[in-house]
Amino acid sequence: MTSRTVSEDGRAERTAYRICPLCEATCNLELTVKGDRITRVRGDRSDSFSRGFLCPKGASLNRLIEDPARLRQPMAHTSSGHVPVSWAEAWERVRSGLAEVERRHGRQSFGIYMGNPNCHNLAGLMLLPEVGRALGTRHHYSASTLDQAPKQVACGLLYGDPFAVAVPDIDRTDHLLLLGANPVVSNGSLASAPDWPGRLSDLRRRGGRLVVVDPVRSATADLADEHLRIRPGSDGLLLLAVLHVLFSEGLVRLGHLEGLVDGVEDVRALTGPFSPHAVAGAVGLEPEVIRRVATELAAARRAAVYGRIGTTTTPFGTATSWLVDVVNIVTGNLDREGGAMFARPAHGRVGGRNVRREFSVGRWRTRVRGLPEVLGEFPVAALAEEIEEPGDGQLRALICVAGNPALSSPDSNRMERALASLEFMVAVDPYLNDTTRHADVILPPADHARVAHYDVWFSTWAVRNVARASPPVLPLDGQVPDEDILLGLLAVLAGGDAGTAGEESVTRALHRAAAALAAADPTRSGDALPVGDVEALRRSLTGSTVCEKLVDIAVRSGPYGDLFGRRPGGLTWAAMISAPHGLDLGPLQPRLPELLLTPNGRIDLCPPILAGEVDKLRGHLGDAAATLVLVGRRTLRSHNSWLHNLPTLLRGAGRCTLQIHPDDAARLGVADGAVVRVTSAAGRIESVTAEVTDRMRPGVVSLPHGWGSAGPGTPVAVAAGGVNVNVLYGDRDVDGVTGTAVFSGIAVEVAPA
Ligand SMILES: Nc1nc2c(c(=O)[nH]1)N[C@H]1C(S)=C(S)[C@@H](COP(=O)(O)OP(=O)(O)OC[C@H]3O[C@@H](n4cnc5c(=O)[nH]c(N)nc54)[C@H](O)[C@@H]3O)O[C@H]1N2
Ligand SMILES: Nc1nc2c(c(=O)[nH]1)N[C@H]1C(S)=C(S)[C@@H](COP(=O)(O)OP(=O)(O)OC[C@H]3O[C@@H](n4cnc5c(=O)[nH]c(N)nc54)[C@H](O)[C@@H]3O)O[C@H]1N2
Ligand code: SF4
Ligand SMILES: [Mo]
Repeated sequence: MTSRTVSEDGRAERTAYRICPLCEATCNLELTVKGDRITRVRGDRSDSFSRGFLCPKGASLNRLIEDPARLRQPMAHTSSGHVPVSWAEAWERVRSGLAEVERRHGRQSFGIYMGNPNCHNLAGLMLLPEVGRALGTRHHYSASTLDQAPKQVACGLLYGDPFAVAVPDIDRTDHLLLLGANPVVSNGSLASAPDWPGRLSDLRRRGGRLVVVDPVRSATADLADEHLRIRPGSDGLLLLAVLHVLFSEGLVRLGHLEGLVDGVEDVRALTGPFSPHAVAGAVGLEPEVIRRVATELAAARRAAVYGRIGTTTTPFGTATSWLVDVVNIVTGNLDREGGAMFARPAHGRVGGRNVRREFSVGRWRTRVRGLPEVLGEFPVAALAEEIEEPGDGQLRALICVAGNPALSSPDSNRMERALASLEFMVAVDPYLNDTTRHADVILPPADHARVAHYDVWFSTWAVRNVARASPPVLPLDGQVPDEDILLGLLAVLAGGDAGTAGEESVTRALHRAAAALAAADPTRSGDALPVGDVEALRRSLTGSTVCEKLVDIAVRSGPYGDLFGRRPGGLTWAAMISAPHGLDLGPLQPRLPELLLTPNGRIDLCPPILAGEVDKLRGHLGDAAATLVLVGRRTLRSHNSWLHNLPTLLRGAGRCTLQIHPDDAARLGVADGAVVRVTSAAGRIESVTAEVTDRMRPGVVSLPHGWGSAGPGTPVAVAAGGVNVNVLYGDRDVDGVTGTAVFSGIAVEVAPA
């Protein structure tokens, strides 16, 4: 697995492999390790999935690990600011801080925010559900409602499982219609595929067609056969018109899905008012172009529609996400080779849930605004008001794990104020930043090289079936992994002592997982899994940490698993980590109807809550591109709010710029490189540099998010600078079904500063 050589200076050098934890592409990295340092990072050319691909962020993983600004010790907030303290003292402060808030306000005043890196982190994936349960509160928030929740809810409604998200089969499709995504820069999302640029180029080389719908001529649009500069926020109308054409021209073909889908006629009826002519003004595309988008989809032998952040973080995010799947279904492209397909990951289903039941949102509602529960959480757009508004159930103590809501959430000025007003806050984070500076205690986790990895979510949403896990590359060396911190929190929440690293929590977590499996599917656990005897259970599992063992349970009982010895040669955690280049499980295979968890085992194409959204969309047919509107973007060398500290990623000029079309710039008297002021209904950015570029659709400007670490006590500020775009987005602008924040298409004014 590792080869050893002796380098010129006489020190042993070895090679190790580690799946990159920085984005959803999940590239395997080949690391050269000398002593306790990673001296070189390359793409693993032998990896079954990523075939040597890596991007500048992955290439910087060793610098991230060695970043001098990384916290090496817990920090406690004192009258002289944040000071390093021992782990024992930090835990004592966490215990007493939470106990005091509980004494005053009860458990319902506790809340948790879970940031994006948790889905790239085994401890976050496996243990946060436990922490959530232990909190005894409904105040659960995560970056999902700043991101993909609308897609998951749409899939929950259609397929009964919110993790059943179909991915475009990009390696085999003949036609890809891509909306609101820029995978050449983002490396893809809700569709894990290392090397999107290469895979999209291959698609075109084999004669396939790529159509990109984006108000901006993005790097992905540069690769496309056709780029359609849509008006922001109108993708739902475009897809309704596409469906209108498919229905009215007799192009609907369910094919192999015939007999499995209800509600097709209801959808047909809904699309009636949305002819290409009717939507053209609001969408900003010619009726003939819209009609052609539809007929080309219908004519393609194998086609897939894929929508991402530009379709989810919009006022009709859930409806738009649903319409993407509706088009895939009525063209017969869902669940077939070259269409939109479901992966079959090694761990089976996320969370192990296998029972058919009604999927819904809004099972409970937020206290202040009545926003709906979504996937067991509340929308982040409600977090600040739930902290600020007095009354029963006011959120007074926050646990923030791997999140930076001060920069990532809408109306971030208000979020800052809210965080500052908390009675107690503990952050699990390696940085002192805009969010963690409000924490009474910061618990910094061990770096990525020192913990094992397995992608639960991203193997569920991969464009190929793969089983890959990485063991730790370096010893812990005194660092405390996320796993131990979360187990410590579990212990504290149970009234125990975190210093024991939550032995009881370990036991509980393992026991719960094994018992859930035995209850859900005894045929897969059998007598081989000693559910009742936790010590025996621990011994019988491969992997050394509790999270590794939890993955072992899932993988061994999964579709390729060894069924705890009853299927010799089947997958285990141990088998996965002895394959450093990953195990290829082949191209995606059809999964319907087995995948469906709806009560009747069928697909209801027209869930009432989404039909209601279409009614509301009718009111937007008259929308026109009168004002200047703002959209977001990502850049290759940055990642949300937290990689701005690495000199290797700070090369290249002006990445936090306001991009504006030359016509708008001329009209507003803004020259390229000039400093401008940007104002919205929610807030103002006093000065940001304008970048005049004809990549923009006229009437649309763009700013990236995650920048602007400027508060005192934020070392990130030293290197990053930039402005925080989220002062411009209001927390009242949300998707109608899920309360997910809107990060696209709001009206702004731009003027020379
Ligand atoms: N305007 C606008 N705003 C947006 C978006 C947009 O497109 N436009 N995008 C939204 C999206 S898609 C997302 S996902 C959110 C992200 O929102 P968040 O998840 O709130 O923020 P991140 O910037 O990802 O910050 C992650 C934090 O986790 C810490 N961290 C990194 N790795 C680890 C680890 O292994 N363990 C622990 N414990 N901590 C770690 C980092 O130091 C950082 O503080 O932002 C959203 N905000
Ligand atoms: N380098 C880098 N990679 C990342 C990240 C990062 O910060 N940096 N973040 C990661 C995260 S958390 C996520 S969620 C993914 C997101 O991955 P993607 O969804 O690919 O995100 P973006 O690159 O922001 O691309 C969104 C595109 O949507 C367009 N757009 C905006 N509004 C609209 C609209 O109304 N309609 C249409 N059709 N298009 C619109 C924008 O112009 C932009 O080109 O990226 C991940 N990868
Ligand atoms: S594309 Fe994503 S997974 Fe691959 S090296 Fe870059 S950051 Fe890591
Ligand atoms: Mo995201």
